[in-house]
Amino acid sequence: MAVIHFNNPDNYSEEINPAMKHLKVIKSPVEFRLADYNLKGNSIINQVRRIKDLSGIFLDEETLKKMNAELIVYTVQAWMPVDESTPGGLYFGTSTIMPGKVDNEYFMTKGHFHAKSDRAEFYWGVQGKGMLILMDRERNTWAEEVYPGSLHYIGGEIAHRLANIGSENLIVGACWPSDAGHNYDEIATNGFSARLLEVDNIPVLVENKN
Ligand code: M6P
Ligand code: ZN
Repeated sequence: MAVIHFNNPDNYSEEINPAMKHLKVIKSPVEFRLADYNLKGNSIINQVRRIKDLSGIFLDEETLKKMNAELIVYTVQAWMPVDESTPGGLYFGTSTIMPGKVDNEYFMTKGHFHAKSDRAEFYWGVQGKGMLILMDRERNTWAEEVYPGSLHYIGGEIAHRLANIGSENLIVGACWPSDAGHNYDEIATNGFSARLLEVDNIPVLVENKN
């Protein structure tokens, strides 16, 4: 019989035979702490994206090269309770995008289609002010306003990227299928068809001529 690995948010860990859980009341191994919006638990994956990791993403490469290469642009936390490519499983994550700009382009995530391209995803705003930039396969690009409580259904075949348009950290929750995967190549090669730029102090989607 399979043995599951059980870790609670206080780093307590033990192995429980599923049959032994009968009538037990236990803690989930992971907690989304509302005090600081941190994912706490043994199996959390932490990712950091710095200026040096984001070449080719922003319009103004020259300005990017002059910036502090170590500066953090965004971080991702994820709970992936099943192996990648498991059909029917779900992943939970948060993205935290710092306030800032490269010239007049807001700090943003790399953005991606899903590798299994028909897989959908939910995003929801937790803290701060942002934009969810979306692009379909015909390269139509639009954006949804992100704010605490905003809810975003990202259908399959839609590329998605988050930009922080405010002055505090933008925190966004995400839930996606475990077999979705990430396809970054298409965005790395062709980008989105529009960029979110600050024009006269407001965020505007501007056709991407590159
Ligand atoms: C969300 C989810 C993750 C994604 C992350 C950062 O948390 O969509 O799957 O990895 O945002 O976005 P990106 O991978 O485009 O940098
Ligand atoms: Zn996704």
